[in-house]
Amino acid sequence: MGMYQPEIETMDRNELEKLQLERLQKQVKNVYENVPMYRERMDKKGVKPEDIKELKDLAKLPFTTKQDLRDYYPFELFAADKKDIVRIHASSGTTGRQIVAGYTRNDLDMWADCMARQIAAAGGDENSVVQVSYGYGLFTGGLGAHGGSERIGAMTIPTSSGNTERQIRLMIELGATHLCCTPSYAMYLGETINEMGVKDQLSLKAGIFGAEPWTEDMRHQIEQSLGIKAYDVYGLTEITGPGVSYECSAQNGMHVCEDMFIPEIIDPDTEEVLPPGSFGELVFTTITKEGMPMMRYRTRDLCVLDYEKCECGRTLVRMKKPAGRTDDMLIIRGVNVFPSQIEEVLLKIGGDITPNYQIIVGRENNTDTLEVQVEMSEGMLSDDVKSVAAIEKNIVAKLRSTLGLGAKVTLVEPKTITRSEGKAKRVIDNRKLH
Ligand code: ADP
Ligand code: K
Ligand code: ZN
Repeated sequence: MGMYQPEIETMDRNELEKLQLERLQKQVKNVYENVPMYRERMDKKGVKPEDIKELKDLAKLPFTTKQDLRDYYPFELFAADKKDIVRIHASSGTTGRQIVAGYTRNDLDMWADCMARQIAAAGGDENSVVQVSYGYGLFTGGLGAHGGSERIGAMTIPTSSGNTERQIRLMIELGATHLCCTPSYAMYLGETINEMGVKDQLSLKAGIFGAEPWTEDMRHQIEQSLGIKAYDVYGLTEITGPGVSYECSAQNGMHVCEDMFIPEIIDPDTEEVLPPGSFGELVFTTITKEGMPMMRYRTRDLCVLDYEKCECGRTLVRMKKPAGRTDDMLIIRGVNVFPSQIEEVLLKIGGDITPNYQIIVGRENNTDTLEVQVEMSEGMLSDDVKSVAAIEKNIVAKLRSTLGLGAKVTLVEPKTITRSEGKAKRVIDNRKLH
């Protein structure tokens, strides 16, 4: 598959590290001079910009957390002059109060390169028709994918999310070859397309899906229902937006745009840097960003970095699909549960049930309760009490063996769980109300 910037994407590792160090040194000097929070923290640690002599000196620098972005909201972490900021985005606020990020023109350019790399890796070029069904607005998804698509010269259709039937008509009439949206919206689109019976009228070849966790099983379902190859894309507002890392045709981890972002894996408790191949919290340092550079930003995403050579020829390190976020994790009766584990169980069962589900956590008599509501498939008859009970029992057993926890499972009628046009909201935690 095509590469948008092969000179960078296949750069020799030594050369890449030289480039990273140069950019890092420049960036550290920049934040030391222009962002009071970083200057204070570096002074406190007794680190001067000149102390960054090699890449591993990165570990001497202070961390940044989401809380810092809240505390210094809105502009105090910006390193550039306000007159040079040309765009603002805000995080969708999956967890807690919203934060903002500011971009200079150069930042937007670099970001477009990131997404252009992704679209090229998914076979896109100037002949492609790219439908962007991520939400446009403060959320980085829509405008992020849009920038990359225009950068590569594709015919870009900014449908944004929602209005699903019109979305599908446009997809057919304009001959969209590539679809960009959240994986949960891709599932919904696939479901609707098959209901409308128009799958054979699609020109879609590939989809680029991200902004939320999704499983391998979900990938297979999307690939089947839309008849495409599905690529995973990762990013976050604090670092830039979608395209921080991107998947190639090997579909085996996402290549980090290391010429712009240096990744590290740390132990989230001790904050120590872990050796290559370790599982831990992903941390990014931006080395080209001007608007809001981030030193060692703690993503709270848990994953592994893979430095093995990729079959696609790219030399950029790959991050494995995040296994969850430290702050996504539910603790139920003392057991750590990630919603993705429950999703995986449901997808594996398939058949009479759909992957549309909701997790409801509560507390009764000082004990946590876990209920999973799962939608039945269209063909499944809800008055067939015997089989409903048998399916519920099967799910309970599989959840118990995966999570080590008892759960109440309720099958609900088709189409009763609200579909998501953006990021899916899977968890209702009623314990927080008490
Ligand atoms: P918020 O934290 O408010 O949702 P963002 O919209 O910037 O902020 O979302 C960034 C987060 O979304 C990442 O830190 C990660 O947890 C999640 N995410 C983004 N892309 C992916 C992906 N491809 N796979 C799994 N998680 C992802
Ligand atoms: K999120
Ligand atoms: Zn690759």
